[in-house]
Amino acid sequence: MLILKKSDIASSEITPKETYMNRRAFMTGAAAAGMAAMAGERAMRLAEPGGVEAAETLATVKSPLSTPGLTLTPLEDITHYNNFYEFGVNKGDPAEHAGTLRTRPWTIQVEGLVKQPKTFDIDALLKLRPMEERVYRFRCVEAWSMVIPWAGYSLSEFISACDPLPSAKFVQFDSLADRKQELLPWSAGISWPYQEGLRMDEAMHPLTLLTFGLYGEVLPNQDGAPVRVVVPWKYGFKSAKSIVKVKFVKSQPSTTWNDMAPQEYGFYSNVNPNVDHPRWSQKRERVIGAPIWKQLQPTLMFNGYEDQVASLYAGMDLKKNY
Ligand SMILES: Nc1nc2c(c(=O)[nH]1)N[C@H]1C(S)=C(S)[C@@H](COP(=O)(O)O)O[C@H]1N2
Ligand SMILES: [Mo]
Repeated sequence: MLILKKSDIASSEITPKETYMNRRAFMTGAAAAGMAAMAGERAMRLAEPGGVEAAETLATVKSPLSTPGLTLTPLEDITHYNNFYEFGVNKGDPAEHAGTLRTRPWTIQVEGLVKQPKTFDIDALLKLRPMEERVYRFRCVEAWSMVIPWAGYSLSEFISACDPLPSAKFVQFDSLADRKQELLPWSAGISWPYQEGLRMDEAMHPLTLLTFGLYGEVLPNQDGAPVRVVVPWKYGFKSAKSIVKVKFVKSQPSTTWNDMAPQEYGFYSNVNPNVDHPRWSQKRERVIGAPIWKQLQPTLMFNGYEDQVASLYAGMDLKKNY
């Protein structure tokens, strides 16, 4: 997150549309040709070092909360241009190293201000609500962006199943912290476990997605398998990966980047082109995987979700609460 190198810029030979059409055809079982194409592609992906492992189809329904009219980022870029410091600090590291992450058995432990502490098994969570496909813009604080077809359901559905008490005002997420599966935290320079948090109304907003997959398959390890959060109007670091604990609390919880450099990474971290990062501008973003002449785009207020979420911050000074 702190460094951005030229060599990190990924390129792709697969167009997202071709890939996606093949996947769709496979899912509906409509086209044998599509199926063969996809099987071939899968084999290639498994064969390459750091390739996506154990891809498993997720049946989804299209969501009305999808952002229309966007060009999807190629799968290759989504899976090879990552931030997941537990697997290294360079953009290609998670694809190379996250193969050691074991996603079964997996549980999310729920604690804090709830009627009763609970543990949810990942396979039960996968079935808790119908899986939706949501295409969202995704904007990293480092001034690059992607468009990703996520699969999941609103985090609010999960939160309801947690039975939080009215005294719960914030929710905190812990990522897995296991030195047998991940690099040691000091090698990435972050605290351990990776923690993030949201105010309760942000967590309950229908756009906030509990995410299990992308491009119609379960999440690749490097993208936060088996379950992560996606908050499309906030900088990407608010979206904790590989979550093992959810805690409901009374006051603003500590979060990894805010703890490390509070003057650079605010708790709210809403995408805002009018508030520069102390070391770079947030006015524009580089669209990963786009043709070179379309790569530099203006950044949108709340990452384009202003109409849906601005009311959450009515009366707040967005320059102070960056
Ligand atoms: N556990 C954990 N979650 C994390 C991170 C991380 O390093 N560890 N990086 C964050 C950042 S900075 C971004 S931009 C997104 C990247 O998600 P992606 O690699 O799937 O695009 O994950 C976020 N969630
Ligand atoms: Mo990020």
